[in-house]
Amino acid sequence: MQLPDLDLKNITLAADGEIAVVSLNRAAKRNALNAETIEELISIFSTIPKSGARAVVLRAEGDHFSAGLDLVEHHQQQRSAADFMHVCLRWHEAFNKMEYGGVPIIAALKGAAVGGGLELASAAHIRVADETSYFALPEGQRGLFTGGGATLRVAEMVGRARMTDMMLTGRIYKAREAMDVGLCQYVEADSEAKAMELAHACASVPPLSNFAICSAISHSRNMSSMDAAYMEAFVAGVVNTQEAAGDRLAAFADKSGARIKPKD
Ligand code: 1HE
Repeated sequence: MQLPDLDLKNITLAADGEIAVVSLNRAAKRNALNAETIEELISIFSTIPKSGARAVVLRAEGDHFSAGLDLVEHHQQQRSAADFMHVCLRWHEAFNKMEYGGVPIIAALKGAAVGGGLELASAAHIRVADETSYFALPEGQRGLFTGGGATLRVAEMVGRARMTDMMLTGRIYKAREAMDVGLCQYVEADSEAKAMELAHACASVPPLSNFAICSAISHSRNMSSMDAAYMEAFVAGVVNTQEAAGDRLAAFADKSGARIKPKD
């Protein structure tokens, strides 16, 4: 893996074997997402797919994953509607690079994943919470609206009715309840350790399979059912005939390959 040498102020990027570790590093501001951080996310996730990284762990310094939009910057800049529309387009650029980039991203959550922080977490492919984690969309309470893709990704995870309730009433979902409604897939004592374990599992999957899983599933939502089915067949045609699958299929056929059974 050859991680890019980027000029980063709010995020750190490190290698752990074949895993890229992306750390939000603005704990004093509860990892609030200012414009500069969003640009750094774009730079990182534009280059990660070409770096040879087999998976990414997205984590945060401090007690909170992210407090969302930098409300102070937003307040101080007195943005026009057009200004903020352009801010949102940069958020979409960053989060689309993550979701469609073809490299599995596992978010290790703790404390607040609220507003734009939840939007960031939603762009990861797997979300692991710990017991301190909580999720909310306080936009309505702040006189705001989501601008980083929550109307797509959060609504898809929890359904429109729950998302509307979160935005209207400021409802907070704590970790266990959040898992029940689909905001995260795991709740663990140590979300970072679990995220790293999952990243290693993802890294053992052939890169072409990971590319398909971490792009085609998302692309399918932008298509008609017929187009999505065609795309699925096309992708499977390429992935399921890859050389890397040959040994795995041979191992199953000669009975040396793992059987898919729950552990006792
Ligand atoms: C911030 C931000 C922020 C903290 N923007 N500076 N998001 C929210 O509505 C959540 C806002 N944040 C909070 O509710 C709380 O900060 C927390 C519950 C996350 C953490 O509480 P706490 O007591 O640990 O920290 P704090 O004292 O509130 O904040 C510590 C510092 O972080 C303080 O700065 P300081 O210079 O005075 O020390 C805070 O100002 C700063 N800080 N959160 C800016 N969000 C694309 S549209 C998306 C729309 C949204 O995301 S709306 C949801 C916004």
